[in-house]
Amino acid sequence: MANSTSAARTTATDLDAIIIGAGLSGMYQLHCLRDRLGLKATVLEAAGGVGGTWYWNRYPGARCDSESHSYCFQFSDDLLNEWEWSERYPEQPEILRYMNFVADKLDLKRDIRFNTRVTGATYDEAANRWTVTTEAGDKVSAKFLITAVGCLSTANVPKIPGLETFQGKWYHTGLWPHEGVDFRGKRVAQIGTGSTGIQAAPVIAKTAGHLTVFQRTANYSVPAHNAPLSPERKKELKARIGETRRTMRSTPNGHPFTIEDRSVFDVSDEERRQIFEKQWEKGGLQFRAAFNDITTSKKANDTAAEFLKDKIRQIVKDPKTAQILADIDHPYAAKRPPIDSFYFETFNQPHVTLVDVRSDPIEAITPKGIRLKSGAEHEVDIIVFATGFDAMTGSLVKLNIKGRGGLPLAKAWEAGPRNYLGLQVAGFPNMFTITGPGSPSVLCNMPVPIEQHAEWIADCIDHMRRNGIERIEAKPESMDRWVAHVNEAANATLLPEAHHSWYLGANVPGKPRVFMPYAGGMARYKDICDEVAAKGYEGFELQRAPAMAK
Ligand code: NA7
Repeated sequence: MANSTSAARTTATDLDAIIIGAGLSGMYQLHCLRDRLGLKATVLEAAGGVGGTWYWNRYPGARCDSESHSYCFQFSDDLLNEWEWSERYPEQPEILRYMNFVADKLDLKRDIRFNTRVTGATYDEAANRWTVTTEAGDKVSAKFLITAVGCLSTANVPKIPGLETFQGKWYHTGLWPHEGVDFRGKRVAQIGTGSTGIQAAPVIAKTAGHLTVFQRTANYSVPAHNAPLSPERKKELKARIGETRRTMRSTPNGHPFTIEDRSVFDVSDEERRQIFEKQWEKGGLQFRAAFNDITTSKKANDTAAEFLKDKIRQIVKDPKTAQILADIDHPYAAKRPPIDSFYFETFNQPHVTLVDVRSDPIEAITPKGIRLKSGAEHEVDIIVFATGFDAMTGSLVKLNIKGRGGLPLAKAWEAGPRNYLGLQVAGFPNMFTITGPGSPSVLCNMPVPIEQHAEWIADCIDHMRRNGIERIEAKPESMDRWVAHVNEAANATLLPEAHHSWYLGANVPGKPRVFMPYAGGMARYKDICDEVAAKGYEGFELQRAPAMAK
């Protein structure tokens, strides 16, 4: 198997492109640049292997919310035909196996430097090159810099006083130990009930002596109805590869299902209840696709929200616990909608307790456990922080990127992220961002925007090469227009109504509240990007070599 040594041999000066991150984005970007354009490209990756988010998120129950046949690259029929998923929703180890399969098939690892954490990237205007510094002190330079660092890769461990005094063990789900954690007989606290916490709790409860879940914001969840794929279903999925791909590329969210063309109010109350019931039985993210106005009309959304809250009250036997779980303060799907495997049922087990930390917030971590404002103390052996990420901007800002004139990205984004098409920031020439803020990214089934971005970037670089263009940079006014459009797209939905959502950066104290992902839909976004390219990269400043010398 190829390893990092051949990449290490590549001299710093002859590289065309540096890609940061070897998740799905970085892997495909390398393939596009190296194998399609014939460029010299290298990937710098902090982890010891490919996988990105799936390398680090090894917590119990870690599973993708996209169906397996859609959570994979679509660009190659060969890859799609050769790989076989085992379950409806793929579990972390299987996704990691898939990513290694792709990396080996495409012979990507020879151009990936593993265990290489990037600590800085600086643009040199005179040389028109980016120099990237690594933790080991190496410097690598290239004309293009592409960040492929994922949207959810900087763990958010809340600054709760006293954590350093805790005598037990604590873990963040996004930085889970490779050897796993033994919960057998232990008193476990889980803080957080987002998608991660909802996946983890039922699995932790299987072995823990006692599990206490600390819930700050109650959350909706729809059953995943995960199950092994039958031989017939596998055959059917293979036979429909083309159709699935077309659906994924034509829908707003990149999933392999379409949204019904009817309003919640086109049907009678009874019909609607039956439709919701059928969607609940089907399970998964397509619950919201039953009607076309669930994510845009509060009145329509209320009907779905009430149905889901009723389900919680029916499943959870203890009325007080059910009340806390169903006391949801935001529209359905305004926060990332989790899907689960027996999450609410978990609270019917005698060794599982729910604690409402909205009404009685966590005040401190003590040597023995968690103390609430009321003074109540929960003694535990292990604390699991399922507390999410400094999403979308955290990992980009952490790279310590400095653009023209030494302008730090952190400074440029002081009041919130600003860019053009989610792909480029004014002042940072020849730097592209895959699935950063301003991209449909997390509102989609991720492989779809990832493929689109990587291909668009490769086409753009190819265009530059063929036309003698040395530098591409978003114009400030294009950025203003795009930021306004991103806001307008978000405001046409109910998404901004979840005031505590990580889409808004609200989960990280002090982070500017700006709605980050593009909510206008993937298919529409692709059309916009294609049009920009067709019009000669409208909205970007393109410079040829002689112009740069002036
Ligand atoms: P999320 O969705 O950000 O969820 C984090 C959870 O942790 C959420 O319930 C938070 O409550 C809770 N939290 C965060 N800080 C605290 C403190 N200080 N005290 C109590 N509770 C806290 O992250 P996930 O990892 O679940 O999911 C991230 C994405 O990964 C997911 O959407 C998928 O796209 C994959 P809050 O809601 O802020 O009140």
